[in-house]
Amino acid sequence: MEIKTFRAKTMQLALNLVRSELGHEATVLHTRELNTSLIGRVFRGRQYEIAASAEMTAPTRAAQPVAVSPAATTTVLAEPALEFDYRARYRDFFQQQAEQGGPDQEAHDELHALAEQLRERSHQSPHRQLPEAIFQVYTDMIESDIEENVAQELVERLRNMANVDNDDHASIQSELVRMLSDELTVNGPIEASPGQGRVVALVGPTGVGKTTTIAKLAANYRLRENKRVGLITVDTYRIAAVEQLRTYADIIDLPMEIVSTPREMREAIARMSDLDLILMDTAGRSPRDEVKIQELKSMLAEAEPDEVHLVLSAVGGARSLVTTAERFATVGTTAMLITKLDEATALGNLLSVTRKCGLPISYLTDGQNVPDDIQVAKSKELAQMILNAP
Ligand SMILES: Nc1nc2c(ncn2[C@@H]2O[C@H](COP(=O)(O)OP(=O)(O)OP(=O)(O)O)[C@@H](O)[C@H]2O)c(=O)[nH]1
Ligand SMILES: [Mg+2]
Repeated sequence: MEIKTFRAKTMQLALNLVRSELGHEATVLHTRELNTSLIGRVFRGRQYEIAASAEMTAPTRAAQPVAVSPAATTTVLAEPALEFDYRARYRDFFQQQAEQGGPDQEAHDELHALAEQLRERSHQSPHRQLPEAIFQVYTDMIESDIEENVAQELVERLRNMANVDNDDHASIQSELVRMLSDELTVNGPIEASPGQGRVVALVGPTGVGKTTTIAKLAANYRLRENKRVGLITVDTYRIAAVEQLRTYADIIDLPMEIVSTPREMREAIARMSDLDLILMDTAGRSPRDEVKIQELKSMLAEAEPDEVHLVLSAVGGARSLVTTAERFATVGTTAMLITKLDEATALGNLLSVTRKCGLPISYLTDGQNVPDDIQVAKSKELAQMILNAP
């Protein structure tokens, strides 16, 4: 069953959206009010959400479509546990109508009919259309910015699992964490073998935190693991960029090379080849600038890096992260490094980019502090973060 969610400022508007997109015979599966806190209402206003499907369920006596207004027929299915939830929502709705100058009679009748139908169905329905706990997990995923089609697929898989109790939220959530952990592959930490001169380049869009992350990695490998680390910067477009890396190199006491031609790149790599780890900083590139990306590719080809980490900010939307990952794939990316987790409000976008690009995640960064705000990505923790799960 394809489930869609609709949000609007009033329940009535949300119902209208359901009808206009899914037709008059839509099956309403669940409703809820968002922004229930006072602060949420003040800043974001009231918002109602309806989950619905265009598909009719197998007809039973209780599931017969019921005319809820002269113009519309809606079949509503609900679990018994939802009955009170709905009633609270409707109470709110009526109160809101009263605040706005008196109830709209048609809306009032429609909602009343819906509530009545839910009450009846809660006692009669033999269906377990969308158990409350599963629905909760579904809406949690939507709240976490997991794309709707992905959330639906995961819900279907959960519902078909024999070992999952569909009514137990904790058990569903832990199964979901397990499922996502399997998908979210990781490949950190970087192996810095003595004298091997392992070359690791960081590439990505502008301002995502490449240079800061290089400094965090360098400081950790040098100061905490006592490795011999060298820095190379290919970001010679801005004086400030070179100075930024040089400052870190001076503080951590590391050799640093600045290269601006393929020849200089070969020479710099040769000079540092007996170190344990060579970290390479590159200039930020717009994913849309194909010429600059090709330039980066040619430069990296000279360095023959062992690893190329694509640095992505967790703040980016799913679609933009996927496009960025696709565009940078041409330079030979081997992993994704996710920054600015501290600034992101939801992390479902990471699931989209992992699914579409298939690259493992190496590190996560969650702040500006060098060298502390970085950790090796771990699948289970990442899944828990995405789902906001314990
Ligand atoms: N909140 C937060 N800020 C970060 C994080 N990582 C980096 N920053 C900040 O992001 C800004 C840009 O960081 P840079 O390291 O200069 O980014 P860059 O990718 O090297 O930028 P360009 O070289 O211009 O492409 C700086 O203010 C950093 O302090 C992080 O994990 N969280
Ligand atoms: Mg930089």
